[in-house]
Amino acid sequence: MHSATSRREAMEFDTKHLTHEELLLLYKNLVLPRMIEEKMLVLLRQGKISKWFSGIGQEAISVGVTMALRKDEYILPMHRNLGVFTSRNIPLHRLFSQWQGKAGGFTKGRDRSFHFGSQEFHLVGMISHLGPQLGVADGIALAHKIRGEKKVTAVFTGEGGTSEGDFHEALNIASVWDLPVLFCIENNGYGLSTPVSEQYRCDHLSDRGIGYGMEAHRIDGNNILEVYLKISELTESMRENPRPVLVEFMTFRMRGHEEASGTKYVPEDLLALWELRDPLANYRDFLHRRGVLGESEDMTIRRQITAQIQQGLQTAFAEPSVTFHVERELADVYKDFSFTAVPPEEHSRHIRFVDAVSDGLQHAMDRFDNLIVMGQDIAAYGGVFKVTEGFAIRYGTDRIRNTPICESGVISAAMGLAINNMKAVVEMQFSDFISSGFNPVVNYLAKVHYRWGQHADVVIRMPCGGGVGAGPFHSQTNEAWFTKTPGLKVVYPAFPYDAKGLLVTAIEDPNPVLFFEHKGLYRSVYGDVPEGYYNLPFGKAALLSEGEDITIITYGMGVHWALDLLGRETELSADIIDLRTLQPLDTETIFRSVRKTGKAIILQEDTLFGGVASDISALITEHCFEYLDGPVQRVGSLDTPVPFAPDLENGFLPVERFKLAIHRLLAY
Ligand SMILES: Cc1ncc(C[n+]2csc(CCOP(=O)(O)OP(=O)(O)O)c2C)c(N)n1
Repeated sequence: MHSATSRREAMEFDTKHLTHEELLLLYKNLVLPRMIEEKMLVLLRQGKISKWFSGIGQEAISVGVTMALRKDEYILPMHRNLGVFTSRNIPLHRLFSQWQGKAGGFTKGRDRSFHFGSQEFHLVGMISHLGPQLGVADGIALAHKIRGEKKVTAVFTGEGGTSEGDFHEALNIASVWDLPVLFCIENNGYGLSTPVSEQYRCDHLSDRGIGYGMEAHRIDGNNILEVYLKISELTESMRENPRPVLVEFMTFRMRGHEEASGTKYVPEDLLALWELRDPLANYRDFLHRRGVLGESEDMTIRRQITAQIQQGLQTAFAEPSVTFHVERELADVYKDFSFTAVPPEEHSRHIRFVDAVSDGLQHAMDRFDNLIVMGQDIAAYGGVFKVTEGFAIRYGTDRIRNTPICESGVISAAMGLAINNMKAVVEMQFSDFISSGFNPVVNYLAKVHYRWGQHADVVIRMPCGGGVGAGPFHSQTNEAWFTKTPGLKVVYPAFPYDAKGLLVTAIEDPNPVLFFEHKGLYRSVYGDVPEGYYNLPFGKAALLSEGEDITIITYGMGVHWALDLLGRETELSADIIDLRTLQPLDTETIFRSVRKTGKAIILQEDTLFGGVASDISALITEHCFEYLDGPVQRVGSLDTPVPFAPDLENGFLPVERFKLAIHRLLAY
């Protein structure tokens, strides 16, 4: 134990205008997470909770920041921020149930530790990947800003997390858009076992503020008064003058990354030095010296907290463990959405596919005034395919928003918009570039409803497809990257009428939708498209032609290849099924047709292995085996990247192989 005197030398406190009561409240909020943690460490050793990420020694940051924010301002904490949750007064039994994977927690036992959010408490917990939190905070702040609400959003990261691209993207977006986000870096010396010297090379992480054109500060994260007063001052000013601010809090991680990993790699003298700077012990000594907190009052506070913890634990322990019910698990993957048909008007225009997409988007913009469209070059320039031409003038650049080149940050921001009651459409300039935003799509948007009941009302528009001589990075049709991931819906229209109606539905639907638009169809395919607002249901394939001998199942450009072949070879008698949506998939229409014809061929533009056709083939085999008169055929592009030169690309695409395969199957 170090003496009170050596602590006093280590830390100075300046109370400024704070009252007795305020000083005491800060103290109580600082003791609570410490005492919970001490109890949790015991329970961990007894095997009663799973992994534990200790925030001991860092509590002043969580508590000071949370107390500086208003209750209805969002905070996005990380794994060491217990003090954020406790300072928002979450009932302790709910936290304990959460850590034990019980239903009284926040995730119905589906996610662990601090991986949860709660709209009630305006908290948005992390995903394991750390970085996406930062972009989500941008989206939440953007929603406040667009609605003219004077609110700050605070988001946390460790210094290790600042090395992720997401950190850069989120700060850059916040800066360019003047978003009132408080970026809190907890610099605790180590990212797992990696010391700061191996994590970054600038003197201070706060120096990075200069690079983002952002106000930045570096403060003592172990001094609760410094944290609380500085953040109160900053947030007050950010509410009036919306802008991002970066704060680097200097602190130290006193225990292992998580309990099992220990601290062997941390020099002992460093730990001893920081032990002297313990935020709680120093503040308590200060309050004692000041006469704000007496021994007996301190004892009373601690006794009350002990009782509170005991009570919470009793409730949580008494709760039964969650049990598996297949229907319940499946039911929570998507937010309920009951499609209400809005029939099309009678009057139509003969327009191109691209115009239909644009028209659908425009009608959705008119109907939903909380809809924001984001993408590269989509405002004055109208997007590279001109889908949003004229939109910026009509709806303003708040709602038709050019973004920097940062897919991950923008998709995360779209998630944040959804959390804060908005709808978002994100245009990928080319669907290929979604790979730079893959993480938030498959890990955040797709999983968030199942995890803690938050929906992700986001549509990602995906101009895709080959046959346009654009080579490996502007030609892919990458729907199978997403049909594999539970929680996403995947739409792939082949005609202007469907493109408009399905895009409208995608925007109505509160779930994340990947909306594929084949570039080759944009200006080559025309159709009669009703004027006005109408929608079309997901999960309903279209039977485009009816025949007796074979079922052709396809979507997107494949539909046009199939129709071409049937147009040229009129003796072919086939059902052509245009799937229209891949998730949900209309298996009923597929099975009905295959049971009639006895032969099935699935045509996809995507490379063959691991594509949608493979699963449809398996489903047909499982459900229609007795009806089949031949092996189910899959036809797709060659399993290579998409080549550039015309002859190579023609050979890559499946058109010729489709013709051969269909005749082979008919002759079987
Ligand atoms: C994308 C990703 N890579 C690696 C990890 C594994 N991991 C989890 S936490 C962590 C260290 C984080 O360090 P820091 O951001 O400094 O936070 P601290 O744990 O020190 O509070 C690592 C490497 C991860 N969760 N996500």
